[in-house]
Amino acid sequence: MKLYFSPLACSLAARIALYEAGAAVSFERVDGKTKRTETGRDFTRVHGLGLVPVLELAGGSLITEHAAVLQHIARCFPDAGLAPVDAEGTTQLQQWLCFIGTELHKGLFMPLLERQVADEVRDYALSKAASRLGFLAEHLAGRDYLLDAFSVADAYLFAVLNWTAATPVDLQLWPALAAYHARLRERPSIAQAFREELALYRAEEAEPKAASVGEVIARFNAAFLRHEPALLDELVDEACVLENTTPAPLGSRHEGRAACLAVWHGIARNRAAHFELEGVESSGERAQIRWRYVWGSGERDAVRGVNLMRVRDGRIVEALGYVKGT
Ligand SMILES: N[C@@H](CCC(=O)N[C@@H](CS)C(=O)NCC(=O)O)C(=O)O
Repeated sequence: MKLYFSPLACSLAARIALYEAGAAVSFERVDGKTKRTETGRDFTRVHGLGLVPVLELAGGSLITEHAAVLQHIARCFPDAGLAPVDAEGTTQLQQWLCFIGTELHKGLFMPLLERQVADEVRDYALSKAASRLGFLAEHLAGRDYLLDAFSVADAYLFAVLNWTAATPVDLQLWPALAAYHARLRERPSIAQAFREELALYRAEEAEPKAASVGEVIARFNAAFLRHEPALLDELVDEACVLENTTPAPLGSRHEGRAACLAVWHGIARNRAAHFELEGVESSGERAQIRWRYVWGSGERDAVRGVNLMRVRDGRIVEALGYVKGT
């Protein structure tokens, strides 16, 4: 078995369940932003939505959706007692897995954790906290676990309640929840899983981050505006593709870092002409640069154009140039 996971994401619960089960398992870390795994693979080829957890079985088949992953682990390792076996208990387990997955994970915490969420959406999610967590606290008062014994639902709930640390939700407002969370944290499988993923998470946070699209484009423009070709060297990806504005009507195509740099160095070095910037806009990994290229003082000694850029992991991977012409 292999678990695809991201440190301290919900997939922490699957790791806990696998440790509880004593399963022979390997782990492959997924970078949630780049969707690359630690071996450099494109994770969206494993799961089209790029979501963790994904459990890869010995035969190669893949299980997605956390509730299914957790129940599969429980079913494969019955001796670990991670799920009830009777009909009513099984349904109660599913009831809690659904509650955690929809009301807490997606309904409450995801909007609080995602950076691009609008304030109104965040406020709406937060307005659900008191009822959802109050309901949970009422159930857990006087109980050790969600069901009669520890189950995969507790593993999932632990992983989700961990996120209160990064949100405005204060677990101390519900003493039964705070006590439950603190108690579970002492459980050996959970302590081990949490310790390991916290270390990975901290290491990831300490890694130098790739420059943003805006920063890369600002440096790219500076190379031409200041006639400093060397500024381009760090910015161009090995797989970069450049479609130049000339010759009409199709322009020339250049593939690979060396070929793109050769073209751009030539333009940036040329002090007989210069660029004027008209505007830059960016969204996601794309940016557009509107410019004027001037080579004389006459009215017709200039042309206006645009570059459609794509930047990935701090490097330019595509640059398509177009001009206004006759
Ligand atoms: N419905 C999925 C949701 C899983 C999910 O939201 N995973 C998060 C981590 S907690 C994720 O991979 N997010 C990355 C993204 O949204 O691109 C499940 O239950 O497994």
